[in-house]
Amino acid sequence: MQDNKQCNGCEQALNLLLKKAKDDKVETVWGRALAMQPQCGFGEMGVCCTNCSMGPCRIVKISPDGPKKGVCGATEDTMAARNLARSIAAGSAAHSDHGRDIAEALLNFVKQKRPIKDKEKLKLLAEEWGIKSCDDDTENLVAKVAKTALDEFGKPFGHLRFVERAPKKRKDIWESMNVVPRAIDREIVEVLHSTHMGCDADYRNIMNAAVRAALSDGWGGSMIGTELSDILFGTPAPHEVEANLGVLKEDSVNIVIHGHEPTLSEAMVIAVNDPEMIEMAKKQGAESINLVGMCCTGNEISMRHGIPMAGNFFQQELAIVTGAVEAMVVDVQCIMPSLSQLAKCYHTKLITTSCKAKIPGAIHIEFDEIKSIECAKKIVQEAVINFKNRTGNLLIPKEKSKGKVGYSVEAIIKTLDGVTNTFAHPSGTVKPLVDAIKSGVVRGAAAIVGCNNHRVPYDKCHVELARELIKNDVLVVTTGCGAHACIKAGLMSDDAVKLAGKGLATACGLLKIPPVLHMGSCVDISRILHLVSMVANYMDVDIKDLPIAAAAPEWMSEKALSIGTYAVASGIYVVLGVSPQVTGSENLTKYLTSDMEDIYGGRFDIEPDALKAAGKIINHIENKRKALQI
Ligand code: MSK
Repeated sequence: MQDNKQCNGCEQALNLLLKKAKDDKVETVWGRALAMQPQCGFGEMGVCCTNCSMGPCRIVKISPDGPKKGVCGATEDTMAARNLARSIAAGSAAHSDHGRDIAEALLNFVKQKRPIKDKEKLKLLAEEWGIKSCDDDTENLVAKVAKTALDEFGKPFGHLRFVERAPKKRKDIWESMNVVPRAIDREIVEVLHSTHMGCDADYRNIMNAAVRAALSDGWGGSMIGTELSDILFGTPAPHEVEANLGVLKEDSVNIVIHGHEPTLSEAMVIAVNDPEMIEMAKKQGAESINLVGMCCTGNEISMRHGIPMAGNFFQQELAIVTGAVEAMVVDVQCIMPSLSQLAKCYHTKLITTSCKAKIPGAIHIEFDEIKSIECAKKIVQEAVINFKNRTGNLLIPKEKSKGKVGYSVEAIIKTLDGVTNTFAHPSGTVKPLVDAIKSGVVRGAAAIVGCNNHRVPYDKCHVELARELIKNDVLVVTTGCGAHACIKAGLMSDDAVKLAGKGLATACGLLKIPPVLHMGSCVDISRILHLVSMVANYMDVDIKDLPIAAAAPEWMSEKALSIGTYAVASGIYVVLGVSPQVTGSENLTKYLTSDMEDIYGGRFDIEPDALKAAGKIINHIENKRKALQI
């Protein structure tokens, strides 16, 4: 267990709410983590196997007499690799199913004759995928793109279309390793099959299947999720938003929308602005309706609508502890089941909306894509009529910050290229970015992504790492809960250039961008893959040759494992702040932290200390610069 110390005024707000939780006698993630100590050593090292009913089996490393094989004979390498591969497949499944839902939503838009937001992006994607349609028949084109995207999940032949975005040298490596992802569902199923009892026992071969499943996430499911969300709801462009729990309002009906898929949150944005809903809220004695976003839903609606970002993964319970939340509305992923019990201690209604994520004790209002606005209004009504049930036990922290969000690939190119009227075609226009890196003004770029985890100091790892990197002229891009940490710490405001090194500060000042760029939610890490591919293609090198790196300092989810794996297999050096559960197998640990570099040019590194992690990343970037002779 680590202390809760983090950055700036955020720490004060956090401690205030933790004290209130204690006074209110309600538990939070921190208390449960403490009660869980010591955590299972076998599980922690990845050497516990429950894949068949002859188990559970575990490998005892510390005692010479303990079992060194499972009942079936599985070694520590087999067990740890199987466990890791299954987690990666689950992460890939979560992201990719999100992507599928968005593709289905796109098809539903056609059926309902609803307009899409970004026709330009639709045309570019159709062109990229070789889909032809008459210029004036947008509906037809939308349907063809949506169906083509859905085919990516189960097509029997060929490989994923977005693989073609990768540099040739990268594709050659994937081909030589036989890890080119074929169809998204197939790769996930294959991991589950090959890790079934009595199937694949070779940790290297298990990892090959896991890499293919991860690549089918980054270059498949996630990329489909991102690209089609932009087409449906608009490609993000930079603007300022507020962040932290101080965005809750004492005089308004507060609705926190939490989870991942933008279909629900987009409908909620429309519903809360409906005059009939606002009038209803006023009749209940509220000033208005205040919609705020949490976790990746927070990222999605902040970057398209400027909706405030209430907080990240570890703030979901604290939002309810404020006593000011009328409804916490959730869809899928990263929703703590504890919310249900917690909501009952206050007046908050927990509303689940997906058949894939029900929680006992919550109100379930199934989100129907065809009747999206009707559903959203029903949810808003539940919140509004709950306003009168507020007790006096209210504590909204004052702390909130401001920062810029919405740096999609198109927005970054537009900003760097100085294009003013329209989004640039996202090919061949990364020259200004390449020039800035080549000249050394910007030494390189690093992505800081991922979750919160009680094993490391909350938010502090994200923030310290980002600060150290920008101080050393490394441009930072961020997504997910890392993005929430950075905006709360003020690193996404124009003022943050004061914290940047001379070169980066000059570049940011000229372009009027913060030194930490918000690129969206977890699935939007595919934006980062797209951008680095464009840069590599422009420079005629592989992704592994670029002065770039990635870090997930506080990761905890299976999705993060999938992301880390597709990043490494794409040639990127990835520093994790928390070790994956693999250390019981020396061979697998070496495979992840060393052998993968020989194969893919990227590797995992484990470094819980943010400053040391920054040092490693800077070192890696400088070595890449030397190799490129820039
Ligand atoms: S929400 S996966 S806690 S980043 Fe995407 Fe945050 Fe991690 Fe969930």
